[in-house]
Amino acid sequence: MPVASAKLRMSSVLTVGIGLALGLALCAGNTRAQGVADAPFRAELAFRYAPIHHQDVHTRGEHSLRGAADYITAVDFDGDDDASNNWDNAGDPRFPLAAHAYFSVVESASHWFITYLFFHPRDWSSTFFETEHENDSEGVLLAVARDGTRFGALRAAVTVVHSDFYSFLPVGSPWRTGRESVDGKLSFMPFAGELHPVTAQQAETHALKAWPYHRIRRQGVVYYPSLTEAEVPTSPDDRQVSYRLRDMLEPGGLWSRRDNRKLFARFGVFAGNASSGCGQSAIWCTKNAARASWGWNDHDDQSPTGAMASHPAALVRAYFGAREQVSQAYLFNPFR
Ligand SMILES: [Ca+2]
Ligand SMILES: [Ca+2]
Ligand SMILES: [Ca+2]
Ligand SMILES: [Ca+2]
Repeated sequence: MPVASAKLRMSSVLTVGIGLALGLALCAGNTRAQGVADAPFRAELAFRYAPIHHQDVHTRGEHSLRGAADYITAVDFDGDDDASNNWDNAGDPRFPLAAHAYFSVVESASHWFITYLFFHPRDWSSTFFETEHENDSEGVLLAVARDGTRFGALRAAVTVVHSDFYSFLPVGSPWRTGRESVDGKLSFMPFAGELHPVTAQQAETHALKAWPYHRIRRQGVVYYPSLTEAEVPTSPDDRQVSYRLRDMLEPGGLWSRRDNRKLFARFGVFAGNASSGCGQSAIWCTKNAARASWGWNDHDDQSPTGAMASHPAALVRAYFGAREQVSQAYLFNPFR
């Protein structure tokens, strides 16, 4: 009996030991489950850092749609995947411009790279000496250090101003100027219990920078993130509008439609033409001019087209001097 009881005790110790090991393994499993291959966590992370977004609005000009041409919306706001009727349909009261933004999250061993894409059906001009084009897509890349907390720590932002990128740092970031000079400070505002970065787009051509490097001058819309609500501004001066975050990488999402030639004339380039007067009150209308995030490019940096999506770790390593390791080993990156 004593032998048996000793065996029993032994097996209890073993059971506890195996239990502990299993528990640790499960904990490790949980840590992995919080990687961004997990779509619900991707959405949570994107919401956590989603910008409070200021959109300057111009109401004058033949192509302004009395301000609505500066509203952010979905790529398929008109209910189809044809991007070459978006200029035309933007003025159609059947298709209200409900606020959307697209996001993607890429994960390396050390960082998350979150991209937000803001889409407008028109890049337009109120003056003659400019070009116009159908569809417009500008955005921002955020680099977040995976520091062991649930949502990590935001280190830097790179924004898209047509074919130039601008870089911004939050106060206190251990990152510094690298090969590219830092263009300013990233500001934050409280929303939904957290501090969110604040970004801003110009009217008409929709260049995007950290606020207040662009800002609302007279009339404008202030957009706040939501995972469910896509509101239409009640006026060109509506300062409280919810935009709905859409995951580019979800099944049926924007990335999965990258080879749809109605939507994209070629890889990363939205299809657009000169129908319905695009360019008529300006110098001309540029065809196939807007790019999705996997087609964004700074024309005179040393990073290739699409690096924000396919190789964001390399892009931020080139742009910034980071006083921490920025791993280029991707654990989740469907753009590669
Ligand atoms: Ca369309
Ligand atoms: Ca068109
Ligand atoms: Ca633009
Ligand atoms: Ca480049």
